[in-house]
Amino acid sequence: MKKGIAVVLATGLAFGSALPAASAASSKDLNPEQKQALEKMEIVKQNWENERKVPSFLSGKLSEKSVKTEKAVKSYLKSNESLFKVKAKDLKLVNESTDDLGMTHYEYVQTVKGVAIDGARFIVHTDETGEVVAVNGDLHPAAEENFKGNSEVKLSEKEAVKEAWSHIDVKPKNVVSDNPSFVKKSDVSDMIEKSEKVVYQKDNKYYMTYKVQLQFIDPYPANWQIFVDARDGSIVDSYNAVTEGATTGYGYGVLGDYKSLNTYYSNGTYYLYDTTKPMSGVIETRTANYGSSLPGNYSVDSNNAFTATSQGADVDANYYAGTVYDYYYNTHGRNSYDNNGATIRSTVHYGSNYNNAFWNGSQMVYGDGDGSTFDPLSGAQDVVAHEITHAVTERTAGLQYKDQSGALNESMSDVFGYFVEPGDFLLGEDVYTPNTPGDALRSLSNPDAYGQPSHMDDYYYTSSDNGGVHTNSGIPNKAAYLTIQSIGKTKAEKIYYRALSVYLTPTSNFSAARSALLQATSDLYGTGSTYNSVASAWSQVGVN
Ligand code: L5W
Ligand code: ZN
Repeated sequence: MKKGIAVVLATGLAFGSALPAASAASSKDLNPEQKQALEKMEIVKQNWENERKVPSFLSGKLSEKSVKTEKAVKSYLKSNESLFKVKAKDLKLVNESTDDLGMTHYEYVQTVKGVAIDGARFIVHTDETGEVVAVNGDLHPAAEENFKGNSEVKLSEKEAVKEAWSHIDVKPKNVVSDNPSFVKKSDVSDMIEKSEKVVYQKDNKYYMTYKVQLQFIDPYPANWQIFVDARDGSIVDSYNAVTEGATTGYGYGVLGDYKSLNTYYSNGTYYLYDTTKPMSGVIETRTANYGSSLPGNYSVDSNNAFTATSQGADVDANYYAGTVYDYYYNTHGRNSYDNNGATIRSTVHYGSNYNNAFWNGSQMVYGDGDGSTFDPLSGAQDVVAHEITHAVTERTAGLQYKDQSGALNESMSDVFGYFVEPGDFLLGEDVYTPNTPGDALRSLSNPDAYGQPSHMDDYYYTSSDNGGVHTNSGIPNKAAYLTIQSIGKTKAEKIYYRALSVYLTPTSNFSAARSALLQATSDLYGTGSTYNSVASAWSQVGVN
């Protein structure tokens, strides 16, 4: 131990403020705390000596003289060469900065034959008095002796970049380079390439290389780091720093329309998995592969182009669920169906020729239809809004799915289907009877045309369909249509959302719906003309 201290002193370093200022050559005058510090320091010291290792972080009183200029730091490094095991002349200053605490940080990179070793940063930190209080980073004492071959560089930078592209087998397209000397700059870039000469360490050997960075999104997200041997163009090492993350893909919907998609890339595969919404969950789509197990497998694609006809249902389920999420978030400040950012999951390709879609209490499920009654049901924005609204209703009013409360539940889904896709008052026209243009599943403006009553006089009493929930919804649907016609969509959607989320209860009937909507109207717009319009709409369908 005594010898150790002596060596430390000879280097001009004194470690640790716990040590006495005079750095006693004997440990017998030290208190227990000082002894412990000294022992720790000795272990570190022996590691340096025995393993030619340099500590990655040291702090304490590390200099005796004040070190206040770059020149002084250089001579400090020189006087401690035997300790750091790297020649001061091989350390090149790359940055110097002084922070708010008055500390100055001198950042060096270690070089071999004048070329920086990749990542070999070493930082000397001084306090405001110029005392070195910490050193840290990465030094390579054996770099010179383990340098592979001579420093002869046969390859040009341009040739190295070419080798890098051919190594990853990607055709460079529309490249912008950080080395404009040999690649033309263009305004739009699909790909970026950078290159610099660095010494690269691999398996304790050091190579003179060109570090080539190739960055692009297409044909897959990449930030390639490729180290090309400057002597012969062989690849010393390479890796892609992008392994997963959100991406933008595209695809065609059920009706063949182009859609840009928020997708996710992981391990060479793209997922219909949208992480871009301000929610804790995600919007994801899976496939039941024409069976009935839920939730099924993730809908994926190998190149982020969901363009196959069979992918149309998957594309629309994810895309339209995103639009419905946006509608509730932007118009009503509601974050997903639970207002707590829950994942919105859809499973498509459910069953065989299945002419239906549903919310099962946890997720949406869509059939592909039989091609005659229905096309794949996720292909209609209003159908997707209808289904997600069932989830919203479940988490708000909780309207029981039978008799009048069930018909109100159905009506809310149809009405919000209109609010999300307000082009017409029809429901499901985009996927219903593909061979019969112009028709639909239901109409808010003319329920009778689709076999639904639009007045209490025609209320349909039945024990099927949970008391005719898909039939009697025509009555509140018509009241909603009359309301929207007289006060406009903007007021109507506010009133309907407030009634659903504040006033309606699981057993509300049509009369209670009228009261809930009138109370919501009075809260938002008072008891003037808007109020009278809502009251009139319900009176017109026979609900007083
Ligand atoms: C569209 C076809 C029927 C609407 N669910 C419905 O309660 C429908 C599901 C998908 O009314
Ligand atoms: Zn429904």
